[in-house]
Amino acid sequence: MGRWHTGVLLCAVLATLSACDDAPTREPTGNIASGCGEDCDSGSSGGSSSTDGAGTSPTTAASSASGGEGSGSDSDGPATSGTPEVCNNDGVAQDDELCDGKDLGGQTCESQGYSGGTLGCFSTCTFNTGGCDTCGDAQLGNNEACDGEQLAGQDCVSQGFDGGELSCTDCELDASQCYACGDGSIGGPETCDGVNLGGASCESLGFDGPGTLGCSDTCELDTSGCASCGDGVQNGTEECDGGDYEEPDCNAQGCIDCIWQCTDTCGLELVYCCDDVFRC
Ligand SMILES: [Ca+2]
Ligand SMILES: [Ca+2]
Ligand SMILES: [Ca+2]
Repeated sequence: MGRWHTGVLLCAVLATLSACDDAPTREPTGNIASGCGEDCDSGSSGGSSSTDGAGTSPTTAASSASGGEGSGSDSDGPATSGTPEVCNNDGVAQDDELCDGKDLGGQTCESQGYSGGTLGCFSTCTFNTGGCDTCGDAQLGNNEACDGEQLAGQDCVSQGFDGGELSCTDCELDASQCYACGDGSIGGPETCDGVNLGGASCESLGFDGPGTLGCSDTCELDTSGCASCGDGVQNGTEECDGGDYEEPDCNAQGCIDCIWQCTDTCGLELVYCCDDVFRC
């Protein structure tokens, strides 16, 4: 028993003196101690580490931990007295190991309090959260399309729109304030888009005659098809407006000479027709 206690004491001293070079910078709560240990619970082998442990380096012990003796170490006594299991890097997270290699024990960045990303594992069997993201920290994580003002150099045009203001919502690019002519919705400087006239009509724009409001291929309202009888301009479906009209051919009406007049409703009316060659 005296030798056993001596071994435990040596182990404690070695564990205190040794430290892992690749210890994580951010350790989750409930972390386990790392360092030597495997060489200290090998009492069954009559190992030299128990008796002359000072001659065994911690790094050598950690790298030689993969072996048959690891599985039987639980019954050896000292390891069960509150001392965490050693990280044996066998790819399987067991006992007090938070993780081991690719075995993350079912944990994810999300379960560790992050918004996403890829959780890793240090060779000390503690979580490597360096690949995890925090949405809202204004830092662009590997798995974030954007974060706050950080838009990863993207804008509406790069997203295939004509213009507008790209933003970020829940670390996803938000193009709701972008616009594109031809998408059927009115945005930015557009006054219409295709058949979407935004509720406008010839009448709402001040035209009082018959006509049809259109939309140009640059998404601007086109009033060339609207009419306003009395404005002096023949437009829309008007045959004339005041003196603005083109006289139809008199001969086509069976006249040698004729006079046209524009009515109050912007229609042309034949008011004189001479068909007698001796009187015209
Ligand atoms: Ca972030
Ligand atoms: Ca549009
Ligand atoms: Ca007119």
